[in-house]
Amino acid sequence: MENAEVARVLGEIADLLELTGGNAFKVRAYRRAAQVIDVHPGSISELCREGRVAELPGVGAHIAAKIGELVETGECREHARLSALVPPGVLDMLRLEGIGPKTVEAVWKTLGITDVAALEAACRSGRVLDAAHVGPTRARAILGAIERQRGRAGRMLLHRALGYAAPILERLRTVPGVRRAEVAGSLRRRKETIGDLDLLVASDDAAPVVRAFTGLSGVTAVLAEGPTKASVRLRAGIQADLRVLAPGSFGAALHYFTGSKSHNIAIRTRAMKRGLKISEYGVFDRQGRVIGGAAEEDVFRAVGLPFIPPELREGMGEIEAAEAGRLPRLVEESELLGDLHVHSRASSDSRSELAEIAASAGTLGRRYVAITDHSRARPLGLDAPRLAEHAAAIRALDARLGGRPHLLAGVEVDVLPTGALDLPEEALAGLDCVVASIHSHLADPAARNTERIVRALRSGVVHVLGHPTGRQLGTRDAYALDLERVLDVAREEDVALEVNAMPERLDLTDAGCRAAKAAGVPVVISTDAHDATQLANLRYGVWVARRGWLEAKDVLNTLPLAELRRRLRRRGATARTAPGR
Ligand code: DGT
Ligand code: CA
Ligand code: CA
Ligand code: ZN
Repeated sequence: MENAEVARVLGEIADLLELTGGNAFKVRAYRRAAQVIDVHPGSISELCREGRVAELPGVGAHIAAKIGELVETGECREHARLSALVPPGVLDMLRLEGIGPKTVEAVWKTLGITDVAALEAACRSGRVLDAAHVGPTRARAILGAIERQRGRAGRMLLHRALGYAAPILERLRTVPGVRRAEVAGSLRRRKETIGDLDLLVASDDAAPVVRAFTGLSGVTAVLAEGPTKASVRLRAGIQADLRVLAPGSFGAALHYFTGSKSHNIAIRTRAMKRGLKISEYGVFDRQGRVIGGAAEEDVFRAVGLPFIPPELREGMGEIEAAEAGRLPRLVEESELLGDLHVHSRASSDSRSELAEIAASAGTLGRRYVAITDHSRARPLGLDAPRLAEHAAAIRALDARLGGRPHLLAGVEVDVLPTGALDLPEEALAGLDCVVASIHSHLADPAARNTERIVRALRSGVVHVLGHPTGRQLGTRDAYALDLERVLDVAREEDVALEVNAMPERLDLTDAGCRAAKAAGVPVVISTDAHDATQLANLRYGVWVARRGWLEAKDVLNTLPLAELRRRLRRRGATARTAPGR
């Protein structure tokens, strides 16, 4: 069973418990376990089989047993029992942004509203005002949340889509006659959200491939089926499209079905101008003879262009850049030497020991890791004396590790609503890496948010602005912000912007990366790991940076440690020499 599936069931148990007046501690425990499992880089099913699932943070013996039951039987009795108590549409209401169980319970139990459509109608007619806790402001907020959810509906986060695609590809590769099986579409372009899965297989014998595909255990409905293609609906609610091609057409098909549509149109127009035709079956000359198609390079060669990486194929200037020989040499995961935003058990929401983080980072080949735990404004965050103690512990371990890997003493300091930092500047000035982030009052207007961040950047002690726009994919939009102004100040103050690699953040966005590069502001790609295993999530951030046209030279944590330190130290120097400090 896929991680996303396990996480979904645990998350629903939390929702159901909450709606049926279950113990708040239990609700939180299920929700936290769901979050941890959702972003866990390895297979939960496997961890379960090895009897190690309780090693995950937030997974105690009780929840571990539920996961075991799920993985073994595909079902969970506790989930079924609770589901019988609540109409399914009521859970959808609970998932609306900013609407809690109290409100949902009130509209459900006093007005008999059991789905989002009825809730919307009741908000429009004003009937919803008859429920407890609901006034006109709340009613307007509910309508806004329904609209935003509608805008996001039907798309799945990249990491989940990859989690569903991987076992399907693995299965298809075992079908006799199959030479290759790959993802195409937005999944191959590594877009942050995915509408449906597009899968391509190279084989001379399509029938058994189609049969294996429609017969997959996760398939709940076969939507279409032909001799060389099929579309199915998966248990996860997402659609998957399969095409089987002769090996001689595979490259052309891979190009065609990778898209994007606007990239394809531009390529085909270019081909037509050269008297060629490009389709999913191959490249054809004026006489209709095949002149290529086995390899994707054939397509680009036919139109006189170098290979364009899938992440750039959005019709956003990549063809012009290729033509001019100015395609970026996109940053690769192997070029990232370290991670500059990692939590240890000094943050209440992590329980990894420093030694564990170091070991895990070493295994992943990282040369340095900055430990950046939360400051006071976060639950149980560090105050100045505890931060100093923690930094000393980090440095002591660093000395023992002898560079395998190097540990940097840092902090993730909260930017308060006023723009002041949550710790005194003296407490921050000596640290190797200060990440400043906003975690509260996200609904403020743009001018206010912008000035709040600008003030933090002007402090002279910040190295990195953490998850700069605050969005959480699928649940929370970015806060209003004048990014251009933030970038201008970041350049003046020599502050880097973070691409947060947590799968539901991916913030900065791809477009933000391009804007940063244009403004001459460096980027760092960090995991924000809340558990040592999450250090492996760096790849998601790398994909965002690649979609944002970034090269190694645009990303600070591709620098060797000595050079990185020199870059970061400049910051501290400014702080010490700035007037009035
Ligand atoms: P998604 O699924 O919404 O995340 O986005 P895509 O890009 O995966 O779109 P999808 O699944 O509709 O189609 C996959 C690729 O197939 C798309 O990127 C380009 C190609 N394609 C599909 N339909 C058309 C079409 O009507 N014209 C052209 N030129 N290409 C198409
Ligand atoms: Ca697709
Ligand atoms: Ca599709
Ligand atoms: Zn963090």
